[in-house]
Amino acid sequence: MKTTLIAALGLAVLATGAAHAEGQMTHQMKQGEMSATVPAEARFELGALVIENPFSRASLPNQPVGGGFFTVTNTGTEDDRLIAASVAPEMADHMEIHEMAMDGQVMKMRELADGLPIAAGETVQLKPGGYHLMLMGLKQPLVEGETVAVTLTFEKAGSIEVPLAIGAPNAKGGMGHGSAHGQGQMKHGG
Ligand SMILES: [Cu+2]
Repeated sequence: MKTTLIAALGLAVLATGAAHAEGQMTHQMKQGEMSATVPAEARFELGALVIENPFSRASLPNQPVGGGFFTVTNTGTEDDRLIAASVAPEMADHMEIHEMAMDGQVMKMRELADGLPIAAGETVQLKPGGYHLMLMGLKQPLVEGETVAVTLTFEKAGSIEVPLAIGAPNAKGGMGHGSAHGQGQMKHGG
């Protein structure tokens, strides 16, 4: 299985505002808005699949599990399925593929025993509050600014190792785009 790895580092061209260099600059830097440790956009191709922006969240002390999130698009004509994820044994016991579902009034997660279908032509998002990977039995903390390599295995496309960029404990993804107010809590569904 041939794996093409494209790390689109999204090198933002810094447009230097020379035109208004005379004016007094008012810097309104919001603390924590732009973290130099947040990795830029990442894109990986595996057969017909395009995997974008894999990320995780820094773990809190004694947190037993960690999340894994990414966007995957099936550009092919054949349905595929995420069937497994794995991580180095020194990082966690094992990984599972989870979904979130309402159980009465309570949002609960459960393992997708048959994996996560990635239908032809579809984009599936693994994100906080939705489908996600879960590192079970964390053996060391997930540290913001670092990455953790996970191997994703798809039924048809095969396997690929991608680095999960570890963001803040409340990271929502889409990091590196400077979205200012991405701190909203999960909305409570009806
Ligand atoms: Cu979970």
